[in-house]
Amino acid sequence: LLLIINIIFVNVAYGSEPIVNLDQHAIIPQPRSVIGKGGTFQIDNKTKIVVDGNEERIDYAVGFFQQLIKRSTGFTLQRSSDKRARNNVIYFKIDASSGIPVDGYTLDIDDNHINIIASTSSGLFNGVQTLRQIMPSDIERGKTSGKKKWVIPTGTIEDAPEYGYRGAMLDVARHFFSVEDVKHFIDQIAKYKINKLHLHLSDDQGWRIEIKSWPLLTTVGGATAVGGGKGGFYTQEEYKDIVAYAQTRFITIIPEIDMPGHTNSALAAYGILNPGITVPEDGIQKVDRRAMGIKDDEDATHLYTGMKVGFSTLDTKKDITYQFVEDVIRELSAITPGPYIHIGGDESHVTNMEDYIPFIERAQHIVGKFGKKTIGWDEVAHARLEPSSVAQYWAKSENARKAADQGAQILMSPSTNAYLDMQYDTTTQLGLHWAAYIEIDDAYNWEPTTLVEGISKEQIIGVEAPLWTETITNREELEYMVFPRITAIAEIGWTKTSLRNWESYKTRLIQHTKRWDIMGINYYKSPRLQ
Ligand code: TNX
Repeated sequence: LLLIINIIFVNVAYGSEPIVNLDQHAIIPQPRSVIGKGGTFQIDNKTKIVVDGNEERIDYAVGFFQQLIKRSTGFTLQRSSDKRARNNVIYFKIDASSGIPVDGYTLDIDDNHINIIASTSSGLFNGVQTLRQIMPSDIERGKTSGKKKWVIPTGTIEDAPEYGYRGAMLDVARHFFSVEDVKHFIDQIAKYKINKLHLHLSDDQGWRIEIKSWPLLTTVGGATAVGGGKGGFYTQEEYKDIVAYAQTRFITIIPEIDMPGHTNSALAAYGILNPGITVPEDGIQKVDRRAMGIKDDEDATHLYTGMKVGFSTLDTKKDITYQFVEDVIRELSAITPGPYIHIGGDESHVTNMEDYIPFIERAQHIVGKFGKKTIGWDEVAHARLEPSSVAQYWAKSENARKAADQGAQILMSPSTNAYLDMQYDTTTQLGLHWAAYIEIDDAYNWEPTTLVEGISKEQIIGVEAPLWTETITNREELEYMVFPRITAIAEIGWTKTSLRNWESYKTRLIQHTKRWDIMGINYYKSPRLQ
């Protein structure tokens, strides 16, 4: 009787999930090949881990798995050094000669062992994310369920991504998000094999990264946000902490300082950078410099808390402006291990084209001087781009073509499909709709290689979904706009076009929403999810 009660309890409390054959499993992004074998492997507290390979970051992948298991099963899986052990073993192997592409993996599940093989640690990590998705959904409950065995279907998955750049962007300038929020976001996107996080660190309404040689950028420029909130900024130590955390999830941070437009927060801090612009009436917030114990600055602008774009510019004619750009990029490069610095370049509506072009070229040169490559929004194509530079397509096809014709690579972020701040439909409370309403099928049904005429696959570095935050103020709102659409961009970036299919994606997505319910993720319950 006790046994029966126990079974009922476990089933009611934790839901009894039927064991689904591997090839019927809801994996997002869809892998290249999935073959089910019809059996099961069971993880229990005697399951051993064997690690074969000594790449620097291998422990991030294996350790991540061990933590995940510990959290939800209570098992502390022991490591064994017996590389030939095959009984109740999960075997992680780095094999550079395996021919498995970067970020790809092979996941082979048998009745008595699991093999995860990759040529890099990032591939192992991606294999772990897939394994996680085919485990019972209780693995996402975040606390120990009491189950003694965790059943996994047997079979083989061979997988690799279509694009090396699979990104999301978070605008921390319009509203500030804490280090904890950013780490939480990193965890969420890593589940879907996204490997770049672009942080939009400055805009008219706020400057969010400490620059030691220009301290007022944050003390003055970081003091507010859209709607007049208290703003905030990351110290360099906090930024490094985010970068290091992202590394453990195999995510590269790409910092953006938006220039020469979208710079009011800098102009409010340092009048010397201001060519004479004033702030729109709708969002003036005066700075009491005396109360802050700093010198008056006649030329500085007021802070801005509205939502207008395109009214600001740095003074592109002054030498001090380039000293500023160099100081900022030098300090940022020193704390950014990733290869890219994003210089913005969008919507500089009050910068003359004859000033804009040399500014972008000088900024690009400065980025190169500190050993980094430049990314800019598609308008940067007006300037002469270096072949190592990337233009981020968001609005104008001709800009993307201009950039590609110069040999630059294109990052695809079409505002009509990939923008996470666009409303789902006319009833959505959060977000904007200047580019489009983007329902979950619109977010899924687009193809990078046919989007812009004249741009071929080889010219495309990847895809990125930006979340602008004029209307987004907290984690719950962020999740509502991000889920489910982030999984669409993840699949577009990872899965071969021939394997992408709305009906299949929709069916898998429905399964994932059940996991989000368990994880407590807030998501948009689209009418199309039926
Ligand atoms: C346009 S997209 C912008 C951003 C806004 C966004 C709102 C782009 C490069 N610039 O400054 O936040 O629209 O959707």
